[in-house]
Amino acid sequence: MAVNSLTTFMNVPLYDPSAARPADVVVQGIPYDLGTTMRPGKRFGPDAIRIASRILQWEPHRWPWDFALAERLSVVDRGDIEFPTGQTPLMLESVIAETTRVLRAGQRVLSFGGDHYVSLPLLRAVHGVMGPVALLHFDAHTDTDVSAHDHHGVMFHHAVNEGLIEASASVQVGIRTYYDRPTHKFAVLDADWSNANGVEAVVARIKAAVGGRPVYLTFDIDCLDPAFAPGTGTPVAGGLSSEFVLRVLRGLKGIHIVSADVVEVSPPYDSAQLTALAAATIALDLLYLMALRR
Ligand SMILES: [Mn+2]
Repeated sequence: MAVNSLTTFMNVPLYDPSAARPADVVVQGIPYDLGTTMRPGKRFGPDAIRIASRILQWEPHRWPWDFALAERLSVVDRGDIEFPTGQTPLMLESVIAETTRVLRAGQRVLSFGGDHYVSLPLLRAVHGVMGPVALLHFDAHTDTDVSAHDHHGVMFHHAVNEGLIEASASVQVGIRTYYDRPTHKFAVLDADWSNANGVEAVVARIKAAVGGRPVYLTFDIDCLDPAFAPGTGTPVAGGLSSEFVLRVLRGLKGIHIVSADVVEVSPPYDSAQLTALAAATIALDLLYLMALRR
């Protein structure tokens, strides 16, 4: 199969703002990593995920889905959102403005980080267009630090406080680090519970929590054990396998994902594209889930 020398995710067409019919989903990169607390390099994540997606392009439809994605969902890649270096408020402004434009056209957004801080402006844009959503959050960390600082551990504290998400309908999967329980409002399916109870139990708990609500899905690649995703900023041993999370995602057929992101891929710490390929595979399965619920 021919691969375009301009590498878009899954070789989808480039975004054309003058297209007569808008695509269903717009892929965008947000190469921002100034919110990083440990290992940097996430600004290189979007391109690494796009390049790793070349490995997935030969299948007419991804196993074990029984349809070709393009039959049900049109996807374009708009490249990366631009913002000036060193000015976080301007990054927030650009992400909100660009994402809002796409959402207002009735399109969904699949974003590649960047560090996890980029989920905050993405959620602000989603909230601005469609009101509060349920958050489905895969991560080793809850990212609910009570801090006013701009870093990648605070977003979901702010998201609750700003009314961007419905905490009571939101779930965090794969958590295995400290969090402040009294201020924490989410259902947590931690890594030990998930591994002990299995895929079906995780799927059932997620479906019960989010119901038919619009869902914003955020996937921090460090939800995976570092054995499966070494190239990330704050790896934590004892996580989920890629097999486990892919089976969970495929179990979520029917939930209403309105937009999603895959974040925290740090190519300088990756080996053999393991992490980038895991992220690309997860992103592709997210598109299949979106295709089922249009
Ligand atoms: Mn994390």
